[in-house]
Amino acid sequence: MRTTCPLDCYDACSVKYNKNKLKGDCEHPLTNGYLCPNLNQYLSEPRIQNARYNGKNITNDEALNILYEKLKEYEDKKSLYFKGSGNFGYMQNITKEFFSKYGSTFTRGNLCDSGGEAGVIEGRGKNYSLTPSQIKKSKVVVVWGRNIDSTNSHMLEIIKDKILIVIDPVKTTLAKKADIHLQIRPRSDFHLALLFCRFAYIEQMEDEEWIAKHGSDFDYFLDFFRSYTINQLLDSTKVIIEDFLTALMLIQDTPTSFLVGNGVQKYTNANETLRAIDSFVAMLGYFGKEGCGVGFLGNSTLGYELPFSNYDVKTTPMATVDFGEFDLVFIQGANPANQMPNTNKVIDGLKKSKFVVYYGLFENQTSALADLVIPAVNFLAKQDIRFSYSHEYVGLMPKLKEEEFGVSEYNLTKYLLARFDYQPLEPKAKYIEKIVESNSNFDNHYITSRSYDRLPYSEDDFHFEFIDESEDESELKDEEGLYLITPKYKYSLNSQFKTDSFVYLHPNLGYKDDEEVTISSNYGELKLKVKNSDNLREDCVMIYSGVDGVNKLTPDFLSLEGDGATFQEVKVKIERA
Ligand SMILES: Nc1nc2c(c(=O)[nH]1)N[C@H]1C(S)=C(S)[C@@H](COP(=O)(O)OP(=O)(O)OC[C@H]3O[C@@H](n4cnc5c(=O)[nH]c(N)nc54)[C@H](O)[C@@H]3O)O[C@H]1N2
Ligand SMILES: Nc1nc2c(c(=O)[nH]1)N[C@H]1C(S)=C(S)[C@@H](COP(=O)(O)OP(=O)(O)OC[C@H]3O[C@@H](n4cnc5c(=O)[nH]c(N)nc54)[C@H](O)[C@@H]3O)O[C@H]1N2
Ligand code: SF4
Ligand SMILES: [Mo]
Repeated sequence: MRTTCPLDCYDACSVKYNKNKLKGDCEHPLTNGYLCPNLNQYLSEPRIQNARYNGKNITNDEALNILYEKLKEYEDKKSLYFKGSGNFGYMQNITKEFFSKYGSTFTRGNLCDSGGEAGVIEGRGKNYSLTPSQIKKSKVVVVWGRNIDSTNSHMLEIIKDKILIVIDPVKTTLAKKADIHLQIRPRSDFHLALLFCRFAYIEQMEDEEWIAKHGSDFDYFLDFFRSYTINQLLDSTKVIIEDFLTALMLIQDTPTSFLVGNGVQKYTNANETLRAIDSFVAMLGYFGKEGCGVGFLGNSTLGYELPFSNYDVKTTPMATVDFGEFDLVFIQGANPANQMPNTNKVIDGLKKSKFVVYYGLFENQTSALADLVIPAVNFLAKQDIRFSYSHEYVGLMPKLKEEEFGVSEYNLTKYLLARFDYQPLEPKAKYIEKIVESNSNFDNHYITSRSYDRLPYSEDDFHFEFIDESEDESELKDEEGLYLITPKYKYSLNSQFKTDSFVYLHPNLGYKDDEEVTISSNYGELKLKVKNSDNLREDCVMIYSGVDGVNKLTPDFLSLEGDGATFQEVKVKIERA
């Protein structure tokens, strides 16, 4: 029986389920027959089996009734609906049908890519994925702030014969295999993009015909990037000029895919960085051409008619939400007490709020603080559909087994709508049918989005707006301390499954392996054991996402545009504990 991995991940693998085992689908062009460590450990991860109220086990029916009573007791305006991406299935959004009618505040932006995506929209208008079929046609692949070995592992097969350029402050496994690795200073990708523009212009690499047809504000863009001196940009990025120039020459007149990841945009200037990278690529005329383009996460829901969207509700930015301002907080599929920035503030807020509901599969730092815990059912026991943020395949997720325990999102919503006498839901299958019908191609067992039938950005009237100013006023570069790099861990999916527990430091900093140190920032501190790694730069500290307490160190302010989180807009200090 075929289904799709529910985890928040680029690959959206097609999965075969049989006799309580999950296996990779051999026929799927991307999944290629194997799954990653995360889905492989999914079924053995201990689940929340009982609902809980004030620490005592109760039945699911009692839990739903308590939720109803509390929603009645507190003011609708003082309630918050907070949904994470623990299950990427689209039908997870169905709970919005109730909470929008009830009058809760929703969140906007996200903890993930909304800062960077704002920059893509400013330049290109829409953020299409760069699909594997296009990447296959390129000769050179530039992996820019994306850790493909851990986070997007099915891409490895697709890029294996390509000339590979990696831009990452960390010497990742992929960087070690690359033809060129630019071990950039963190937070200098904006300047690196401008440095590329500077030299591309000197080498007359710009595609005048493409720019005349599709570009606007190119002259302002020219003035803008030439207002930075080459020395200034080299000094900021710390790249080795010979390697940089070789990278540029490899890209010249050659179909090139830029796979940009989350690493470049965990800063306040997230949108400007993405727009500057896009502007460089647009200058070369590499949009709308076979084997070319920029993939920054991306959106394969484009063109689909989606329910559970466009509600007229009050919103607050997700990354800075103050839980303490709400009487009732409903948290679904998320672990804000570990994954949101500024954990100390988050925990204070959750403690201050009068009633916190955690609705999820696994125990975590948030369930430990909740007044009411409602167990969810896993993806095998409910019907859903999911999209990917790196390819055009749409994954069906049929219901393959009965619920052992827990409540599905559909049933929870149905219950609350009925108790409040609101309009009932349509049958679940009907929503999914309508979504699928609105924009799909059907090929054998698989569904793809029709929006990718023609090459994205190849339409005659495609219009690109070059960047011509910067509002970035960050002084992080001049602050004392070490940059904090906090990427994804191979064996956890954000805070789900086996999280890591080390701080990684360059050996020249003089700490011993397994020695305990205190890492501190303006927001808080934590103690961790050291692992030395010469894959890091000496000015960096690395702690993986998901590590208990990592976000005690991270700031809760927003990107300039897009209401994005800025986990790495911070420097930290290390002391012997
Ligand atoms: N195994 C696993 N897979 C996952 C996830 C997971 O938790 N575990 N999470 C999923 C989710 S939610 C997402 S959003 C994606 C994200 O996946 P990716 O896009 O790969 O993002 P990250 O792992 O956060 O960071 C990627 C790389 O950016 C580098 N980096 C850090 N700072 C900078 C910088 O200033 N400049 C540059 N150029 N690079 C920098 C890091 O060293 C790292 O190698 O992965 C998804 N897949
Ligand atoms: N320091 C640092 N912090 C980060 C990041 C980083 O790179 N560094 N990355 C950020 C990014 S990109 C993201 S996307 C966020 C992710 O942050 P979150 O969205 O909070 O992700 P998880 O930690 O995976 O928590 C998801 C929870 O969803 C629940 N869940 C799983 N399946 C279901 C289901 O079917 N139904 C329900 N109701 N619940 C379910 C599980 O119990 C799990 O605990 O973290 C952000 N935080
Ligand atoms: S690679 Fe991603 S989509 Fe594939 S099984 Fe692992 S978590 Fe799921
Ligand atoms: Mo994410």
